[in-house]
Amino acid sequence: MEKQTVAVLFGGRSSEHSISSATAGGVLTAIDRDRYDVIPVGITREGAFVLEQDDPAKFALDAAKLPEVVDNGTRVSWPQPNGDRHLRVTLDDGSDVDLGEIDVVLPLLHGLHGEDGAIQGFFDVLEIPYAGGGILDSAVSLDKHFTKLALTAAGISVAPGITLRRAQWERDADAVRAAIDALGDVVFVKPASAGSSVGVSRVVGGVELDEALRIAFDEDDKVLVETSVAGREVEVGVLAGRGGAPARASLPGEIVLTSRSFYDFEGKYLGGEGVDVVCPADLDEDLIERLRETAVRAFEAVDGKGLARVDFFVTPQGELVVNELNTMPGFTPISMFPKCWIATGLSYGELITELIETGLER
Ligand code: G1L
Repeated sequence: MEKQTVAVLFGGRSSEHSISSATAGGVLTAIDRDRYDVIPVGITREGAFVLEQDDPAKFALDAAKLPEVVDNGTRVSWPQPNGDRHLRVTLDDGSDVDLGEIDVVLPLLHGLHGEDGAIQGFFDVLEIPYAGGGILDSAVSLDKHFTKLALTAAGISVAPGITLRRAQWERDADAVRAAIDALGDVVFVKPASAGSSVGVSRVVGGVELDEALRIAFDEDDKVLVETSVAGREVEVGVLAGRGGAPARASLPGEIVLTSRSFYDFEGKYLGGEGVDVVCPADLDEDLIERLRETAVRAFEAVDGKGLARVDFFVTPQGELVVNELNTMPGFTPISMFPKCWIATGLSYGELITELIETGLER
C-alpha cells in the first residue's frame, strides 16, 4: 500500500495550546505508521507555523511540564492552491527545503481560528484535504444560538432560553431582566461562542445577574440565557460515514460527578476535580438507541462532516435535550470521544485512521 503523508497541526494561539500539543503527542504515538508518514507542524502562541520533531515523548501529558510549541526558527510555508501540495521550510539563511507532498491535514486546534471554521476555510482555499469538521458545521457548532436554530428546525429539543445582543442589554436592561425572570428561578448565562465553559455562570433567583451578564458579554457580543435542565450529562460520538454510508453513533458516555477530592492529572484533563468520564454509560437499551439516533440527526442538522461529540441532558422522565455539538472534542485517549469509540469497538489508532480516511475522501 502506498503511504499517505499526514501533516499533524497543533498548538495555536489559544488558552488550550498545551492541551492541543499533548493531544498531538497522543496522536503521534497511536497513528498507524504502516499507513501514514507524519509531518508534525506546530503553531506557536504567536501564530507562527514551525516544523516540529516527530517525537511523541516531547509532547507527553505531564502536569509538571505542560507541552509547548516554541519558535525553533524552522518556519513552514503552505503550498499554493492547485499546486503540488509540497510543504517547505525556510531556514535561517533564507534557503528553502522541500519536506515533500502532504495528502491530508489533521488539525488539532482549539479556540480562535481552530474550531470556528477559519482553519477549515484556509485549507479549502489551499485545496488541501483535512480531517474533521468543515466550515459550516464547525461555525454553527461553535455558535450556541445557531446550533439551537438548526436543532430546533430538525425537531430536536434544546434548553428553553433567549439570545441577547449587547446593544439590547445596554439599551433596555429592565426589559432584559424581566425576560430572564420569566425563564425561571435558575438560569445559565453563557457567551454564544466561547469555548469550554469560559464566561458561563449559574444564576439563582436573579442574584448577581448583572455580573453574570457582564462576564458573558466580556467574551462575546451575543449571550444566551437558558433555563437549567435537570438531568444526567450524556455524550455521544458521531463519525461521518465513508463511501456514501450514513453517519454512525458511538455508545453513550456519561460525565459523572464523584467525590474525588484530590487534584490529580486525570481530574485536570477531564475537566476538573470531582468529574469522571464513563463509557459506556449505565442506561437502558431503549434510551441508548434513542440517544444514538438523535445524535446522528443532530449531526445531520448542522451538516456534520468528519465527526462531532453531541452533548445531551437526559431528564428524569427520559427526555433528550441537546446541549451542544463539538466538532473538535477532547481527543486524548482518556477523553470522552475516543473513550466512547473504544467502547464501541474502534481502537484509538483505528479512530485516527477513520478520521484521516474520511478527510481524504471529501
Ligand atoms: F480532525 C479530527 F481528527 F477530527 C479532530 C480534530 C480536533 C478531532 C479532535 C480534535 N480536537 C482537538 O483538536 C482538541 C480539542 C484536542 C484541541 Cl485542544
